[in-house]
Formats: sequence, structure tokens, C-alpha cells
Amino acid sequence: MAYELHYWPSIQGRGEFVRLALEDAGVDYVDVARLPSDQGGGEANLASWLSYATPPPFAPPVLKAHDKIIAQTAVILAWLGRHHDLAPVEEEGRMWVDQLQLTIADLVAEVHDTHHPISAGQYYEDQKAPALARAQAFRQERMPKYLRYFERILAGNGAGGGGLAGAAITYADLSLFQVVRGLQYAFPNAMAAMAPDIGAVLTLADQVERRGRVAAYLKSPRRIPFNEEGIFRHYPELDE
Ligand SMILES: N[C@@H](CCC(=O)N[C@@H](CS)C(=O)NCC(=O)O)C(=O)O
Repeated sequence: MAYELHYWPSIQGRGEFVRLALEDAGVDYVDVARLPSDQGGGEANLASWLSYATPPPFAPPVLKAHDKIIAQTAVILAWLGRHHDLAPVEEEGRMWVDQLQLTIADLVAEVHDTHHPISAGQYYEDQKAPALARAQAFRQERMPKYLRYFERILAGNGAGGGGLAGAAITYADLSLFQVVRGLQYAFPNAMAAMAPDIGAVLTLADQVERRGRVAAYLKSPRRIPFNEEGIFRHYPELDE
């Protein structure tokens, strides 16, 4: 039985971290909200499904896998990692990958807050002045701190061509790829300036992008392009 991903149909958003893991694992899944509305797709059907799903999810993405309903991106990925060979088998390694993913989740929340520093419920245009200040602090302090942290881990693992948790690629590596491409889309100037400091991070992103199923997915219509509705938005004034 195919898994069901329940997520907003027109953005990558946090759902993309789950899509990448499902695609890389070669798992059969339905991106339900992207179906036509008479087959259960669309935002209205998603909202309705979320309102009666049990246990009740706070927000998408949600994965339905057999009889399980799993919310929270990091928990979904931990489950997929365990069941589809995208995480170490032993407990210590699994916990390390969980930690990496939660750090990525923190980074993703900070990226979101560069364009919505006051409220997710207000338009960007209505919070532009604080967004400019927030984005400047993000570009100058937070983004370098996060990316140098991942660089330090990868450099410490040596030049073996592996990922954050050693030789085998895990879901945290797929997520770091997504973050790198998202940051390059949203903040091309700041990311170009940082490139000399984060060579191993950029190499890992390229390596993930070349993985067979990931590469096929990225070329397919299933990959929604970055846009200004998602988490990684390109507003040139936030990258000056
Ligand atoms: N911590 C949750 C956050 C989920 C989340 O914020 N989902 C967004 C879309 S990316 C949403 O629809 N939020 C609705 C809301 O917060 O009211 C996760 O990582 O899955």
C-alpha cells in the first residue's frame, strides 16, 4: 500500500524534506494534496483531512504509513530513516542523525522568520522593515554559524565522500542538500560570499544531487520549483 504525504500542494516547504527521503528511498507514495480535488487533492481537502486525522496533527507535513499517522518533519524522517535505510542502525548513530535534523529544523525556522519576523499570519509587505533587519542578522550571523557547524562536522569526517554521519548518506544529508539549494535560491549573494568557507557542505549538496533517484526526482514535474510562497523565498532586498 502506498504511503500518503499530506502537505500543501504548491510549495516545497517542510514537505520537501519528506519528499526527498521518500524519493531517495524509492518508496511508493501519493502526494495527496497534489491530486485533482475530486480525488481528494487541493488545500480545502487537505485542511479537512487534517481536522479529522488521528492523532491530531498540528500542521503539515503528515505522513500516513500503513496504520500510522506521523506529524512533525523530524519525526517523519526518523521513522523513514529507520524503515528505509536512511539512518544508522545503532542507537547512538540514530540519535546523532535525529539531532542533526532538529538543528536543520531550527535553521529552517530562522529562514522562515527572515521574511515573516512578526507573524506568519501577516503579509511579507506588512512586516518588511523588521524583515530587512532580521534578514541582515540572519545573513551575517546565523546562516554562517549554522553552515560552519555543518562544515566542521563534514571536515572532521575526512574526505571520504560520505555524509554528516559517516560513509552512508542519511536523511540529514538529504535535508542539508535541500537547505543549501534553498539558501542559494533565497540569498544568492550571501551564499556566494560564504562559498570559500563551506566547501565540504557544497560538495555534499552536489553529491546528494547526483544520487540516482534524487537526480531523477529533481528533473521530474514532482519537484515544485522554489517560489515566493514557500520557506526559501528570493526577495532581493533581503540579500543586499
Ligand atoms: N515543526 C513542524 C512545523 C510544521 C509547520 O510549521 N508547517 C507549516 C507549513 S511548512 C504550516 O502549515 N503551519 C501552519 C501553522 O503553523 O499554523 C514540522 O517541522 O513539521
